[in-house]
Amino acid sequence: MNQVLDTCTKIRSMEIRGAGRIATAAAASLRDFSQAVQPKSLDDFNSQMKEAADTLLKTRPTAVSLSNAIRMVMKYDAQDLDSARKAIALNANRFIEISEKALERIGQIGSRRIKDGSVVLTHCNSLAALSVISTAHKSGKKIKVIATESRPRYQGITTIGMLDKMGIETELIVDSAVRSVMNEVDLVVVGADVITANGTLVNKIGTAQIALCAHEARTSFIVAAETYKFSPQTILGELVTIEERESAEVLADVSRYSHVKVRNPAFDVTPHQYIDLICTEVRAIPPEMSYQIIRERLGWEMDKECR
Ligand code: RUB
Repeated sequence: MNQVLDTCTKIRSMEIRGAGRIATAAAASLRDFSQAVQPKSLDDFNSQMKEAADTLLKTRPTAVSLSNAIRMVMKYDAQDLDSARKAIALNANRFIEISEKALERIGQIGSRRIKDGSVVLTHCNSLAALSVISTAHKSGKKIKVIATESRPRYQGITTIGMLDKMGIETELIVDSAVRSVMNEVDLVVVGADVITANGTLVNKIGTAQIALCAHEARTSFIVAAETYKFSPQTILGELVTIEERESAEVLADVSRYSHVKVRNPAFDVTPHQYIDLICTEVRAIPPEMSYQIIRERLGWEMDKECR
């Protein structure tokens, strides 16, 4: 269990972060645990696996990628220990492979939306959004990227490092400068932590402000997201929990104030009206078609489980 707890600590502290990376780390952790654990019986194995899955699930409350990944890995029905171990390893490896391929495909599909000479704005650090940008760049389109800092955890610094390595011309701005530069931007591309059945996007705090601003400036706003970022639970109206992180991430010492409380919501909600397109690995869809993706990709079974 130590190895699972270690992954949990890394996810909680955000050493491992980003919805896709959290999901693949959880899948790999369950796979490794399933091979290493020494249970007394199959029942004992099943209950230790369940405990590990539940512990991973609690690390970050917003990203549905985590529950979708865990659900896919834990979908096994074995008669003996050996087959149970094999099934879990197979499921986990398949999930990791699917998610790698999805990123590549999202890059191909999404990059069609980027024209030569475009200025693209991105927020936070999303592998899916970066795949769109890097595929456009690799295909020979000359683009410039404007990246936000993404306070309080400055994921934007990771983004500019990655863009720099790819040789893409990049400008870094503070989050509050988005409106000042929006008239120069041709396209906004962001990732997703959750997409609900009606196409609402939950992503890094600040995303909703950027979408509103893009809408007002008539700038296209697209989301790059693997289909496992869609939430089947929202079909039946389950609300997405927005993670509130500790105040010290925003202000080191709040104790010297008597009447001040620091709020630190990590994600916000962008209504589908402000989203032009969602690029998944199967196709680009208008947000209103999200329900269809959940039905097709995440299965009737999941839908049934939610009832
Ligand atoms: C990361 C974030 C990213 C999405 C998508 O938040 O909001 O935009 O997770 O990322 P945090 P990816 O840094 O708090 O985890 O496309 O890499 O899955």
